[in-house]
Formats: sequence, C-alpha cells, structure tokens
Amino acid sequence: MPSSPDLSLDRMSKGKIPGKESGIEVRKTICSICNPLSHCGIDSYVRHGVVIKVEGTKENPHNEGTICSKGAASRQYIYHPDRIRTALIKKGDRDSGQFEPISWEEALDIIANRLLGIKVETGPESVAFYAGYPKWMRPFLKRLAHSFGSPNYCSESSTCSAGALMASKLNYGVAGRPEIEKSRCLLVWSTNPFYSNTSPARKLLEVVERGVRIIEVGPLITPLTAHAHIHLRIRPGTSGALALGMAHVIIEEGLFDKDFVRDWTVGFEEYRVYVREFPSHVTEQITGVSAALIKEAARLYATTKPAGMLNGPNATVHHTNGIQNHRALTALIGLTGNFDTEGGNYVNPPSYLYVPNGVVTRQHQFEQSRPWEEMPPRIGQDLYPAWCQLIPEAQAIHLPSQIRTRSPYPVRAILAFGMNHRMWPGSDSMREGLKMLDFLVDVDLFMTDTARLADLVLPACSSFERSELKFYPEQYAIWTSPVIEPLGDSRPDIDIILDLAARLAPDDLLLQKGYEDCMDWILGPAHLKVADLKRYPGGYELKDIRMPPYRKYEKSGFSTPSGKMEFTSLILKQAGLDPLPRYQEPRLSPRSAPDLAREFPLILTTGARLPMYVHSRTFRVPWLRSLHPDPTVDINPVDAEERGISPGDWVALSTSRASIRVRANLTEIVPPGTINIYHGYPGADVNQLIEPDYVDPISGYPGFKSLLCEVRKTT
Ligand SMILES: Nc1nc2c(c(=O)[nH]1)N[C@H]1C(S)=C(S)[C@@H](COP(=O)(O)OP(=O)(O)OC[C@H]3O[C@@H](n4cnc5c(=O)[nH]c(N)nc54)[C@H](O)[C@@H]3O)O[C@H]1N2
Ligand SMILES: Nc1nc2c(c(=O)[nH]1)N[C@H]1C(S)=C(S)[C@@H](COP(=O)(O)OP(=O)(O)OC[C@H]3O[C@@H](n4cnc5c(=O)[nH]c(N)nc54)[C@H](O)[C@@H]3O)O[C@H]1N2
Ligand code: SF4
Ligand SMILES: [Mo]
Repeated sequence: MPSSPDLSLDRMSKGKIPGKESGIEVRKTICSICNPLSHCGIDSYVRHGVVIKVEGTKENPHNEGTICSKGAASRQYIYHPDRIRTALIKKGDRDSGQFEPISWEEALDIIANRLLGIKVETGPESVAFYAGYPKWMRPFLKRLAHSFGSPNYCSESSTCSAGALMASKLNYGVAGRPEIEKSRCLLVWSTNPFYSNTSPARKLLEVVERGVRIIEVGPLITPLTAHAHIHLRIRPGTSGALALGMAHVIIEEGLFDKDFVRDWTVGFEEYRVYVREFPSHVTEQITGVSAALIKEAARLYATTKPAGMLNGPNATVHHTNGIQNHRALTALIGLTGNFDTEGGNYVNPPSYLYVPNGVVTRQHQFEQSRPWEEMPPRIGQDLYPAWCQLIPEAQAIHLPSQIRTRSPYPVRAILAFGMNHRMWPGSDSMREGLKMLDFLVDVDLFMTDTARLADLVLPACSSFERSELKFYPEQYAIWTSPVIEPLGDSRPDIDIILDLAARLAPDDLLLQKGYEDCMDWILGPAHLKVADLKRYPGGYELKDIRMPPYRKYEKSGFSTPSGKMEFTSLILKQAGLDPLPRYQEPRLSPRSAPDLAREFPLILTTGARLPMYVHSRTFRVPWLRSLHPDPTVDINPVDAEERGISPGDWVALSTSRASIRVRANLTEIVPPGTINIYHGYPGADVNQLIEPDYVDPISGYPGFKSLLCEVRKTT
C-alpha cells in the first residue's frame, strides 16, 4: 500500500514547499543580471522575508520556466557579502578606499550642494550623468540630467548596441530586426545568443528544427555553428569586406531587388562601382573565407525569400572601421529587398527599455525634458558629430579624454549608476581620469573597484527588492513588487534619482510627482496604468496591440535626409566623412600594421560572451566562479604548439601597450592566428592592453574585437 505523503512541517520546509504551514510564499519578480532582451520571470520562494529558492516562472511566455546558471545563483548574487548596505562617504583622498557610513539625507544633501555649486561655477554641462550596463533607471536619470540642464547623459551604450543602431540609421533612418519565426533563411552575423541571450536562443533552435537555412558569420565556432549550413569564418574586423564581396556577387548575378533599389534608394550607382573592388578572390584574401563559400552564401541569402539578418549588438562595430563595417552588411538587407518585410528585417521600434512589442509609450519624450538646442554641446560632439545627430546621448568613451583636456569645456563631476571603469579601452586611463574629477558619486549594489574611487557611494538594491515595469516581446508585461525588503539601507535607483530631483531639478514638476505618476505618464498613449498592472503580480498579457505594418516606408519614406535608403550617406558626407560604406583595414591588423605584426603576430578579439559571466557582475558569485575559476585565453592548438604552450599553462598576453597573465585554453573554437579573451576579469583586465584612442573615427566606438597581440609562456 502506498504510504500517505509526509506533510510534516519539517519535511515541507526542507522540501521548500509553499503553504501556510511551512510559511513559504511564492512571489513573482524578474532577474536582471543579464540583458534586457532576457530578464527572465522568476518565482522566488520567500520565508521570513528571505529568498530561500528561485525557479523560472512557467507562465511567463518569455522564459517559460527556464533560467540559466546565473539566474539559478540569484541568492548568492543578492545576498553577497560585498553588497553595500549603507550610504558611504570617503575618508581621506580618492585612492584611500576608506569610507564611513552617512545617513541618506546627509548624503543626498552633500551631492546636491556639490553638483549645484559646480553648475554655478562652470555650467551644468560640467556634470555628467552616467548609467553603466544596468538599464531600468535610465529614463529617469536622463530626464534628471536634462532637467538639471546638462546634455551629458551617457551610458554603456557608447560601447554596446548604439553603434549598430547608428550604422543602420545612416542607411535606413531606423533599424529592423529579423522575424526569426517567419524567415526561410537567417544570416546570423556575429552573435551567439546561446551564451548571450538564452530565451531567443530557444526560438532559434525551433527554426533550425523547421529547416530554416542558416548562414553564420563570425571568427569563432559557437553552439549555432553545428546547425549552420554555411559558416563564414572571417578574420576579425573584416565584416565590411565580406559584405561588399557578397554585394558584388548579388549585383553581378542580378540577384538584387531591382524595384526596391530603383524606387527607394540613393547612391546605388556609386555603390555598384565601388563593390567591383571586391570580387570573390579579393574578398577571400581579405577575409580568409574561400571565394566559393562567399558566392554560395551570397546566392543563398539573396534567393531565399524571405531572409532575415540577425546581428549581434556590437561584434561588428567593435572595430576601428566598425560603423562602415556595419553599414556594409546592413546594406545587404535593402539590396535583397528584405527591409521591413514579413520574415525579413521588420521595423518595430522599442516600446520601453529596448523591448519591441507594439506598445506605444512616451519614453523618449519623458527623457528629453529639454531640447538639445537649449543645452550646450555634448561630450564628444566635436569629434563625433554624426553620433550626436543619431544617438540621443553623449559619447561616454570620450569621458576620460575630456576630463583630462578640459576641452572644449571641463567635465568636473559624474553622478554614476553602476559605473565600471574596466568597460573602457585603456581602462587604467579611465581610472586615472576619474581620480582627476572634483566629485564622483557611484550608486551600485557592490563595493566595486570603481566605487572605491568615489567621494560618495550609495547602495542600490536588486530587482528582487524593487518595483519595475518589464515588457517582453511576446506582448506580455509585468509590474513587479519587491519580493523582499531592500537589504540594509539600500534603495531602488529610481527612488534615489527622484530624491535627487527634488534637490537638483525642483522645477521639473513631473519628476516631483513620483515614480508611479511618471510611469503612468510614460504609458499614457498605451492606456496602461501602474495601478492596473499591479493587479497581475505574475504578469499581464497585453491585448489588442496593433503591430506596425510592413513596408512603412511606402507611406512615409525613410527617415534619412533623402527620404530613401542611402547607399551613400548624406549625414556622413556633411560630416566630411566617406558616404560609401568603404572598407578599411582595422588600424592594427597584419595587413595595416605589418611592422607591429612581426612582434605581435596574433589577432586579438575580446569580449565574446561566456555563459556564466556578465561583464564585472558575476565573478564574485561562488557557484558561477567555480564554473570558470581562472582568466583564460582561447588559443588554437597550432599557435600553442609553435609557442610551446600546453593546456592550462599560465601565459602572458601582450600588446604593445601592456601585458596580463592568464591561462591558456587550447581550443579549435578560435581559428589559427586568432586569440579570444573575455573582458573584465578581475586581475586580468584585457582593456588595459588597448589604447584609449583605439576607436572608430565616426562613432568613437572602441576597437575591442580586432587588434594585434602575442602570447608567451610564463610562470
Ligand atoms: N552571459 C552573458 N550574456 C550577455 C552578456 C555577458 O557579458 N554575459 N553581455 C550582454 C551584452 S552587454 C551584450 S552587448 C551581448 C553581446 O551578445 P553577442 O553579440 O551575442 O555576443 P558575443 O559573444 O560578444 O559575440 C558573438 C560573436 O561575435 C563574433 N565575433 C568576434 N569577433 C568578431 C569580429 O571581429 N568580427 C565579427 N564580425 N564577429 C566577431 C564571434 O564569432 C562571437 O561568437 O550579450 C549580452 N548577454
Ligand atoms: N574588451 C571588451 N570590453 C567591453 C566589451 C567587449 O566585448 N570587449 N563589451 C562592452 C559592452 S557591450 C558592454 S555592455 C560593457 C559592459 O558594461 P558595464 O557597465 O561594465 O557592465 P556591468 O559590469 O555589468 O555593470 C556595471 C556595474 O553596474 C552594477 N549594477 C548592476 N545592477 C545594478 C543596478 O540595478 N543598479 C545599479 N546602480 N548598479 C547596478 C554592477 O554591480 C556593476 O558594478 O562593456 C564593454 N566593454
Ligand atoms: S541571467 Fe539568466 S536567468 Fe537572469 S535574465 Fe539572464 S538568462 Fe535569465
Ligand atoms: Mo553590451
């Protein structure tokens, strides 16, 4: 006879079974450890105000109950001993690393006094407002900056997705994303969602099973490579040449969309003449991909309809030729007639915080509380005018340079939310720049190496301890409520911003109304209200949302200066730059710098994502660190053998600027001649090896993914 289940309190508690008896409650929230296109729904099991277990939310259509290793380690993340629990003020000089606790009121008053003082002395533009990779507070921070009078809201987007967006805007005025589930061919150009964005990766596997033809571009072997029909294994930094070579095949063989090109583009003749410089045998020499494969891929992409192009946020723009690279490859979308079509690259602008789902909000109007014309020029505007024309932020990569030169005006203070100086090329130079500021505030969950440099450090709380709106592309929304109290005196970033707004921008009456009123204002056009969303703690299915139609340009033209897709960009021409998507070698490559390449013969690509790490965030989480304890470089066995390097050996990875000590991971994932390393390892920061001015001249984007290096065995 089966025994009846043992429902004793002890068993239920140990089994973490929710219920009145065990005192365990399941509360819904989201994980925000990685990127906003993931942000999985989380069921938190809470007892006595403590999260004792997490699971993925089954009814959340985005993650459907799944979570990754990082989400599974959430408890180690939110209860980590490095969490800052009180506001802190520096004792001694910038470098002392010594702090003492201070009350919130005192801290906020000191910040307001200093920033208002600097505003009077050298103007509001001397204060920069910065958001690192955390995104949820950005609309509020940006509005605060503008209401304060500073044009200098900037963010990690100066190295992330804004470069690719800028390149697309130069071509089309907007960017389109592939409708993966409707495409018959997918050109996956340098992205690895299996590590970087797991929910969409599941969708990719579904289309693979349906037999969609996949062409993958990228120097590394990824989990997708096994499913790809063609892998174009380019030399890092040569995407532009490959795209021009594919365009050459498509045009010469008459496979392009002649109607679209005739009616909706400018500059085609110049482009057609230019791509003749890229016959397949020449493209092979530049990219390392065989002429036969280039032709096969070009034909497959151009003749399978509809075809979508899936780009990563930045692997194509992290180069000193990045913007033109990305222009060249996105030009293929229009050339083949796949722009804003069903199953092609559909234009569906983000609704809120980078997620497109058809809902119309006033995020942009909320952020831009003062027009640009009423504010001084932004940081980087003199050097990167096209960036400032197309991306509504300052160029953060230029911060250390402007802090140092004080030209065209001084930047004296930064109010930062989640700043990590290791994000910058020449990260040591950014660190030195921060030390030169008159005043630095950093708001973070953890006492980081960057926070240690600040005059004041304010404790933020995690997504488990705050309320936020999350939209999902599956037309689903959730307004979360805190599942636990904020740890110690930590607070949600937006509460901190609003308290500062009361002091720094009292005339901004909307900000003074508080968080939920601001969100209601943002959601106004969608007829959604926070009070209504709150009634659905597990999430809310957005109903009757009308998606934008296809081929919107047929009605309203393209939002480029010419009103058409621009093979030759008028914005670039006006900025004195090359209007064609012209290919140039990366500034440091074996072809462009042969002398240097004798000493540093290997190509360095940095930052390809690892599943267990997110930039600087998760190295400190024990479960995750145990999956990949030491900093490693990927090196092909051929290159390792030439250098007498065995698996696991400690090696020196060097560029002409500096050297770091890491362990060798011998792997075929990298082709011979290429070295790959994750960025931001504590104690082995690859960004020290990169010059601060190793940037794309059009966007200011760092050349993180193509430069020269050498690897030598060390002890
Ligand atoms: N686990 C985890 N997930 C993350 C992040 C993380 O740190 N960890 N970061 C998040 C962020 S901020 C971002 S921006 C995304 C990035 O997301 P992805 O773009 O998907 O990630 P990557 O792994 O950087 O790049 C994908 C591919 O780019 C190719 N690549 C490398 N060098 C070059 C090159 O020189 N040229 C070309 N054309 N391709 C190259 C490689 O083949 C690599 O597989 O991931 C997000 N998700
Ligand atoms: N060499 C190289 N460098 C790169 C890249 C590369 O591929 N190669 N990739 C670039 C890219 S795409 C990106 S996006 C950047 C990464 O951008 P970073 O800004 O360096 O990213 P993180 O380290 O994830 O986050 C920064 C800080 O935010 C804190 N934080 C986390 N959540 C919150 C929160 O809710 N509130 C607050 N106030 N703080 C929080 C974290 O603790 C951390 O200290 O790195 C760039 N740098
Ligand atoms: S870290 Fe993992 S669980 Fe968290 S949002 Fe990203 S993919 Fe989801
Ligand atoms: Mo990023």
